[in-house]
Amino acid sequence: MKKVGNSKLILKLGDITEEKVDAIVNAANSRLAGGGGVDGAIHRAGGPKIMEECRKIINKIGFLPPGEAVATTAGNLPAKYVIHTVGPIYRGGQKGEESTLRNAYLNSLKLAKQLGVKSIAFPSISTGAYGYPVKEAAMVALKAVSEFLEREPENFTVVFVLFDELTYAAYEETLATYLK
Ligand code: AR6
Repeated sequence: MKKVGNSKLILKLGDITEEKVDAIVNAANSRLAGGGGVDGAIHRAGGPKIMEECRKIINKIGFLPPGEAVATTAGNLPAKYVIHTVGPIYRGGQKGEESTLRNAYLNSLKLAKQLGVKSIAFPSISTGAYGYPVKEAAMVALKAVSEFLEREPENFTVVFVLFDELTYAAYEETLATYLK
């Protein structure tokens, strides 16, 4: 656990669907159509209500651009909300991936704040099916979140729930070196 501003930043190894926080973030796709990875796990564990709400959102907005975020309720999950964001598909690193990934974190946090959320859990956005190298993604993620928290007067708890040892190790090392 690291104190950042008035908030807490925590890294954990685990399954985000089990996290008891106000909101969990989903690494979704632009169609909010569900899929594999953490997206599949959230819809399986949360039940069909989340997908119903996703369909309504897509009917209204057409698609969710990478870097943006929307919220639904969380069905059967312990959280109150699922915040769906879309990370970049990694295409070599020169196609704006870093700023899109940063925006995915920042827009999720802004939306969480608007919803009155005090605790939020993130997965490692884009580092599965979307192919973002995990060490680089960890730096972008931790930097974006800690910059947000440093400027925030409120007391938030942000938990990164990382699904495998390698991803956990990458975030852990980055946090230790970046946030001294
Ligand atoms: N809890 C926490 N993290 C998880 C879980 C879980 N239950 N399951 C997987 N992860 P990915 P992306 C980790 O592929 O790269 C989907 O099909 C996983 O090990 O879920 O942003 C969407 O519909 C990895 O470290 O997301 C999109 O089409 C991290 O979550 C696309 O994949 C992200 O991997 C999005 O790809």
